[in-house]
Amino acid sequence: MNFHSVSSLSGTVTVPGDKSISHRAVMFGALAEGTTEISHFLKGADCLSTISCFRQMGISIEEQGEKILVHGKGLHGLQPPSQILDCGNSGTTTRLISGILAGQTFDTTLTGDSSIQKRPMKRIIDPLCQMGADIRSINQNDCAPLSISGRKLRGISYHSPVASAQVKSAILLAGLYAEGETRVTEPALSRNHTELMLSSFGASISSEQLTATLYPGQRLMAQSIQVPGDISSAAFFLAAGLLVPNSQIHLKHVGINPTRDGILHVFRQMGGTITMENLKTDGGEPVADLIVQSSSLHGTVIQGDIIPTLIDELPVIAAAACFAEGKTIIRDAAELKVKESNRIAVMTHNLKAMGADVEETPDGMIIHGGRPLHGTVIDSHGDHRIAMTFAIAGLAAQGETLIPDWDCVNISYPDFLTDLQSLIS
Ligand code: SPQ
Repeated sequence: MNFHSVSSLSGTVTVPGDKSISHRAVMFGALAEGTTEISHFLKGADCLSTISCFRQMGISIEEQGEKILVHGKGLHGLQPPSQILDCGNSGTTTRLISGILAGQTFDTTLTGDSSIQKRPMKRIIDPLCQMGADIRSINQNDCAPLSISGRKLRGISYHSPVASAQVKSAILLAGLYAEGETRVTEPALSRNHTELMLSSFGASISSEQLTATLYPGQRLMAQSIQVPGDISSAAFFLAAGLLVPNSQIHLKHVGINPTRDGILHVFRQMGGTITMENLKTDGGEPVADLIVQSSSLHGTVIQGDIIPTLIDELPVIAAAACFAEGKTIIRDAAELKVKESNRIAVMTHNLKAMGADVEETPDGMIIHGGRPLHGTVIDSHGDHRIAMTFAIAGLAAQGETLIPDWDCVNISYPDFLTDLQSLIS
C-alpha cells in the first residue's frame, strides 16, 4: 500500500468496536447463562480468533445483521475441543483463554501464529500454576504452544510484576473456577474492561486502586453489550487530524475509559486541539464523540503510570512527536518490546528511515522533533499498529511511503483504508 502527503482531512468516522471489549464480550457471553447480544462487535481477525476458539468448545455464536449472538452455556458448559485452539495473532485470546482453560475438566493445547509463538507466556503460566493449574510451554521456551490440563484451582493474592490487563484478566478468569478469593495487584492500573464487564454479567468483583478481587461462587448471566468505538483505532485519526494542515475530524462514539485515554492527555499536553461532545456511559464504559483539529505540537515527556493507559498508542504518538517542535521522551515502556513486534526497535528503525532523529532506549525512545520526514519503504513486521502508524506518517511526509506488508491491518481495523479515504477530498 502507498501513501502521499495530503493538504487536508475532513469529515466524520465511526471507528470499529473496541478490540479488548469485543474479545471479552464473546468470552464472558460463552461462560454466561443465556444469549448475549453484542452490537458494534469488531470483526477484525483477532476477535474472529476468539469466536473460532469458543465455537470449537461447543459454543454457538451467530451473526444476526449487525449483531453477534453468543449462546452461553454457563461456567461449566464448555466442551473439549477436538483440535488445537488457534489464537492467530492475538495475545488477548491466548492469555485470557488460558485462564479459562486452566479450571476446566478437560485438557487443551493452544497456539497461534509466528508472532504469538514469540510472546512471553511465563507471566500467566507462573500465577496460574500458583493457583494449581497445569500449564506447559510445549517448546519449553515460555511461549505458545501451551498445553493446559484442567485442574481444581484455588484463589491466590498475586502481585503482578507488570501492569498488564492480560495477566490480570487471565488470573481473574481462572478465579471464576477457584475456591476462595482471587486477588490481583498491579504496579500501575491497566485497562479495567474485565472488571467492569464481569461485574455487569453479575460476578461479585471489587476494585480498589491497584487491586481487583473476585469472590467465589459465581454465576454469569447473559447481557446486551454495545461495544464502544476503539480509542486505539481512533488514535490514528487523532494523530492524522493534528498533523495534516487544515483538518477537522469528528470521531463518533469512542470509548474514553480513563484506563485507556492517556493519548488524549498527551496530545493535549503537546498542544493538540481535541474536544469532546455527547459524553455518556454505555454499559459501564464512558464514551464520547471526539473532534480533532490541526495543531502545532511541541515535545513532552511520557512516563510512569500513564504508560499502561496509552501503551498501544505509543507507536502513533512517537510518529506524531517527529512533527512536534523539540524533544519528546518516552520512558517506562519496555512492554512495547513484547507486543506483536518489538515496537521500540521497529518504530525507531522505520522513523529513522524516514529521516527522523530518534534514539532507541531500553524502555522507550527519545525523539528530536521538527525535522521534515520523507517517504520510504516501511517494514511493518506484520504488526497492524505499525502499518497504520506509517500510513499516517506518510500523509504528513514528503514523497511516497510504501508499506508492502499491509494486510496485517485486518487484525484490528479491516476498514481503515476506506475510513481514511473518506476524509480526503
Ligand atoms: O491482543 P494483543 O495481540 O496483545 O494486542 C495488543 C494490540 O496492540 O492490539 C497488544 F499488542 O493490545 C493489548 C494491550 O497491549 C490488548 C489488551 C487487552 O485486551 O487486555 C491489553 C494490552 O496488553 P497487556 O499485555 O498490557 O495487558
